[in-house]
Amino acid sequence: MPGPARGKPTGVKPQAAGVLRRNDLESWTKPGPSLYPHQWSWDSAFIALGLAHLDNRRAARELETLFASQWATGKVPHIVFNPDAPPQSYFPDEERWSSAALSKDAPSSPHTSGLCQPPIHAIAVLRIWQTARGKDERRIELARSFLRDSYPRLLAWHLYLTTARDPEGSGLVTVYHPWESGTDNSPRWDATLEGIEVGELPPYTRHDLKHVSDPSHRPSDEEYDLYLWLLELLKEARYDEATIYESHPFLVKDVLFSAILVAANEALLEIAEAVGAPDDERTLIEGWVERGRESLDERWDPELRLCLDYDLRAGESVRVRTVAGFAPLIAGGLGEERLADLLGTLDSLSFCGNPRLRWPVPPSTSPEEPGFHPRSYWRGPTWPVANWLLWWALVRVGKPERAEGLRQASLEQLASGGFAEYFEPFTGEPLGSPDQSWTAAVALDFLAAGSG
Ligand code: 9WN
Repeated sequence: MPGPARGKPTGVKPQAAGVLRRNDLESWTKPGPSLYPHQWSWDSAFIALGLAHLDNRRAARELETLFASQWATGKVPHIVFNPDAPPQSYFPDEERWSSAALSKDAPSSPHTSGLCQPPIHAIAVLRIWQTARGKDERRIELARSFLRDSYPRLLAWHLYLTTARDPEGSGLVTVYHPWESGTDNSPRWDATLEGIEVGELPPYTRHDLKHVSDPSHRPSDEEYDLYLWLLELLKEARYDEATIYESHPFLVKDVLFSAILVAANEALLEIAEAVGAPDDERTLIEGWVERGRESLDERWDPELRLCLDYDLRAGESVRVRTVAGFAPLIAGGLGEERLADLLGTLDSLSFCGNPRLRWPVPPSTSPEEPGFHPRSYWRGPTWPVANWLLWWALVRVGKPERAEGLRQASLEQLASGGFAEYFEPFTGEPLGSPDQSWTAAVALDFLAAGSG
């Protein structure tokens, strides 16, 4: 294990608050200053979680803005386009998605993408409620009213995920595109993408490479062609779930997404309790939690001691060691043996115990994997949001000491490297977008946990 980092987490709070302030567009927050000029779904949920410690009302507003663009199906789109973004700043843009023109379920103003991202939202709503309690009556009342407004939207969102995205009733969510997983170019998707042939693709220009110092930080052009091709296929299906299910070549049961849904359903149950939701709705949500945990258990690989995604088209598990494999930790409700196995894997040479790591935080892909790359996005770099997810999971499963180790290591990384989008795992070099909002947001939540 590397020695402790020199940097002390002093000054992290004002710096993190500064990042969120600079990326703030009043009712929502840009994920990054220039690379990401629109509102992203799970970024906003993490941002709200951090903002809850600074300004409860503003945190609530972040999610209200996002949910104002919820589709009629209940889907929360992965991008809500900013009509004031500089031209040619991000691709694919709203025109390429054409969501409102193709689907009657999509809102037309502002425009949105046609995909979704992991459902952190209920967890963030609950955090806003938790941080408001103990404050003055007016703030508590505002937070209560936010909770009441949020509950039906969250319920519709989770209902969408448990039905349209799981027509088999398997308990696991199907993703249609690597962008939905939030871990875009992870080797989790390599085998599925390898089997897909890119057809006639309308021409396009990438804008993302203008915003990073080195193109190796971002997905390759070949990967972009595949992403854009999948997008064309979704458009051909007019974003209709049943048609997609019939014809789409990328249908994968994503264990990380599914585990986050289980945890979000637990948060939703607490919200249901607080707003006095009807019993049948609470029973429904309890059923989702139970089914989700059972199905994650079925995806367990005893040899790798990790949970694996399942490619529906190929009919096989995706045997790659990435942070997604810790999904059962996030879903919780584990027996002693499974928990011990997961902790063993976390601290093994494959992840946090790797002696080359600059900080003992999990690389997005195990350095022992052939698809590992230390600088390329989700192929190896460490991501502070992934650290947060595992830290939060460890607290929830009753491992406060292990959680504290991860929290400290993550804060040391941020104190030394700033609020980068991701970090080279061996050198600690900050990569991707600087001043990334969700990195600052999780820092604030880490710090709040430290101050009790
Ligand atoms: C595509 C905004 C988003 C995150 C994702 C991350 C990255 C977009 C991209 O940035 O994805 O959605 O252009 O690479 O992978 O998790 O939500 O920060």
